[in-house]
Amino acid sequence: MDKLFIDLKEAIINGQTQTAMDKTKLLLRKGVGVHEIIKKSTDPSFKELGEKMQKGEIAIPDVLMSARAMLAVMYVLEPIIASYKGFAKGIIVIGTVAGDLHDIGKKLVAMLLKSRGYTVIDIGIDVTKEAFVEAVKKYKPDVLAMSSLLTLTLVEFKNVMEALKESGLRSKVKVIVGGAPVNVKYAKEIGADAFASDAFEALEAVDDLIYNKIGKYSL
Ligand code: B1M
Repeated sequence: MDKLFIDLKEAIINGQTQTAMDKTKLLLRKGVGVHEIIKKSTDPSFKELGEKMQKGEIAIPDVLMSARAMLAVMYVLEPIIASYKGFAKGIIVIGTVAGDLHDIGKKLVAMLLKSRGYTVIDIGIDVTKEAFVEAVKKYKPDVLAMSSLLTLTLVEFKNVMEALKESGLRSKVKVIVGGAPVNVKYAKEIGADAFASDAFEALEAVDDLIYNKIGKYSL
């Protein structure tokens, strides 16, 4: 049985979608529970991927393949997870700020969050402060996640934070920001709740925000 857990972990890391789905189905058929699969295979696979990514040992296309394999595993587990009470993870609205058309990093963050069981509403790129506020009103997310890759558009984070305050929504939603030019200092300055420098940190930070933990990414 232990080998099966390792096989599934490896299949996710190597981006082998079909193998990952087959191994997951096999584990379920053997009576293994979803939590055990997550604990012994999917979580360790992402932890390992994150370490490889940070050390520059893995390229972005490979990470996207792994994320796809993970999504496929979640697709197999989804109906079972849905029937669990207390397993609902939370709603995330994510978008790239106004003036910025970069979407690869944001998509990666969204994909990893989805693969971890979050409901992610991706409202796209070049999102105005008004559109962010509308999305918070409409979807009532637990977390609003904003990405900016351009130094020039960093100011948009601040604009959205102010718009949230003006519309009385700031206390109703946690905010996480990220993207290459963003840093902890700036995130603190604009009053965000968390900052993450990569997609894997974003996963941990969102977990912290949703479960009200003061994790290392909370500001
Ligand atoms: Co542009 N671009 N680009 N670009 N581009 C950068 C960002 C740049 C650093 C290149 C450079 O000059 N060295 C530079 C920005 C400089 C700056 O302001 N600091 C730049 C520029 C200047 C521009 C244009 C202005 C160029 C021009 O037209 N003269 C223009 C702007 C257009 C616009 O947005 N209005 C432009 C356009 C483009 C393309 C359209 C050609 C293309 C984007 C395609 C697309 O996204 N569909 C593009 C690309 C590809 C890049 C680079 C080369 C790669 C970005 C990328 O996708 N990285 C980039 C240089 C670079 O970063 N090496 C560059 C891979 C991705 C997985 O990483 O997006 O960083 P990243 O996301 C990471 C983290 O940042 C973090 O997690 C992700 C995964 O780990 N993260 C979050 C991101 N969002 C997060 C949110 C979180 C948490 C973490 O919580 C909410």
